Amino acid sequence: MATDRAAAQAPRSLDMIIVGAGFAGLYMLHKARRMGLDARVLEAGSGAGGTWYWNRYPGARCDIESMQYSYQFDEALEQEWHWSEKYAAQPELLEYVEHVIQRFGLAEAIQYDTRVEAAHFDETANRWRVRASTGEEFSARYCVMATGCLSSANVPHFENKELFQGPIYHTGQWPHEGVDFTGLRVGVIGTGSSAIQAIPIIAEQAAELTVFQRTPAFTVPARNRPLTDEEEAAIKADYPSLRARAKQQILAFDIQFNERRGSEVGAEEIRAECERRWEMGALNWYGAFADLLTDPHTNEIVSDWVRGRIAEIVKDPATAQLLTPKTIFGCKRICADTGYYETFNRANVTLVDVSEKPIEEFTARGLVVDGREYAFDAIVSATGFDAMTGSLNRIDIRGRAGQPLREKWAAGPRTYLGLQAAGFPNLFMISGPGSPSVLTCMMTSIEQHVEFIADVVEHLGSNGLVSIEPTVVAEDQWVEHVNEVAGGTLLNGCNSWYLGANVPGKPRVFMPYVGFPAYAEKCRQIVAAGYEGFALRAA
Ligand code: NA7
Repeated sequence: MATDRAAAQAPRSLDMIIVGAGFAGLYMLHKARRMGLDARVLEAGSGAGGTWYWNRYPGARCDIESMQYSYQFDEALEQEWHWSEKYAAQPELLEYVEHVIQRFGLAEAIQYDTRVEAAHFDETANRWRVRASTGEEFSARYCVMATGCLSSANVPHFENKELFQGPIYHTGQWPHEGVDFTGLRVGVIGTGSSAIQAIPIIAEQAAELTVFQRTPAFTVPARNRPLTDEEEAAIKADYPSLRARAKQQILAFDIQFNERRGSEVGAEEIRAECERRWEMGALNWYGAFADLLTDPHTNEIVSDWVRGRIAEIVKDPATAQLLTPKTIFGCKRICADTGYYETFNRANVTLVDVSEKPIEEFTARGLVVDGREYAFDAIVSATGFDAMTGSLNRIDIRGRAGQPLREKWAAGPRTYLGLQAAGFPNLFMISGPGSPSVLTCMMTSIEQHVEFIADVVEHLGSNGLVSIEPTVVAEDQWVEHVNEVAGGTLLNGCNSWYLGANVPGKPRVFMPYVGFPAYAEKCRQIVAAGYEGFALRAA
């Protein structure tokens, strides 16, 4: 198949190339085709679903309610789809992806097993020339990077990794056939969201589970359960209201947001609210107080309350102490779990601190920490992602005068609205750095970006224009603004992947934009002002 494709010499000419068949790429494809564009999705995987295609580790599940973590662009789709649980598990999310592809007849325009390796702007032709791993070449007026924010695995360097005789699995590149850990000695590296979801399930299967923790994360009960028919019917009876409420929230999903500030109420009342949030579960915690992520005092009381729950649940005081985060609650994304802390009460589970004495090396039998060898049959690397920029930087993207995007972003990503970069005309990013993306319900942010891009294309077409790109001034101001907004919060106060701090050598820059409503309003104003900050060119 690949050879046949490669045999075709001339680049295939399209109106729009979309890179990635996750939720962003699929909606972009649907929208482009509705507009009559000849569009094609190029996808590295052998199937669609992006994040949900790759992250198949045990327990992989969305941390935003399914009824909200779903497309809203088509009312019939919204009404006909049935989510079985409050928080959808990975297999159900993939079923939804397949349903969407079928329903909107997208399959014929998606090309799998096709990794985009390079995208170069041809200034003379005003077109993007794209080269894929299959050897094929494509050319298109528009190139849309729907490459995902968490799709480039962070694989840390460990000495002698190749010596280990057993398998090493990364949570973000999980084998499709699944892994049975029954009776095995398993090591898990990392204690972020992915590990926190996987550990309770692996612990039930494995003979012994050893968890290597560098930094403890704050995690709260997810309180997942089946959705009742009544709940589903109530939402579906008035879906637009839920969607509208969600868009008014900073995180673009509807939670019970407490308008009160912790600084206005006493410590006792803060703790009482914590009790309520603990029962509500999951990311409802972000709504606990209006100043949770801006006032250190409020945050400290909340953090302490959650620390107290860890001490209550985990029986061994030394393990409880190790599992207790010293950082700001919510500075890293809050994790949602099912029985995570309880898992450390099991006799077959051990926690090893690698914060001060990191993993020294791998051996044929396992790995070494503090001079001691731990032997395993399998190792799970739950070490996260080169977030937001990783999936873009691994493609050789070159704009005007052959400027590489990687070079432009050497000191951190620079975009206007997280949608475009100066010097890269007609190249769009969906949920790029500088947009709310990972700080929101991704589905809502994706739809807002796809619709923005579709409007741009429409605008160019109906005004005899051929290209759009931000001005350097607008881009500079936007980068500054993104930092300013983040600077007004506590989000800069820890080594999170929002800052790129999880990847050695990555520039420390706060990447997402804080606040969906303000962002969406800014986009509306920019369009109303005739695409202010963008340079639009006629033929
Ligand atoms: P995360 O949240 O980035 O977690 C990765 C974990 O791996 C985290 O505990 C890291 O410790 C740890 N890590 C990374 N490198 C090492 C090395 N070299 N040694 C030991 N431990 C290491 O990724 P996830 O996949 O769990 O979650 C990503 C997002 O997906 C999540 O926020 C949700 O939005 C969904 P660290 O904290 O850096 O010290």
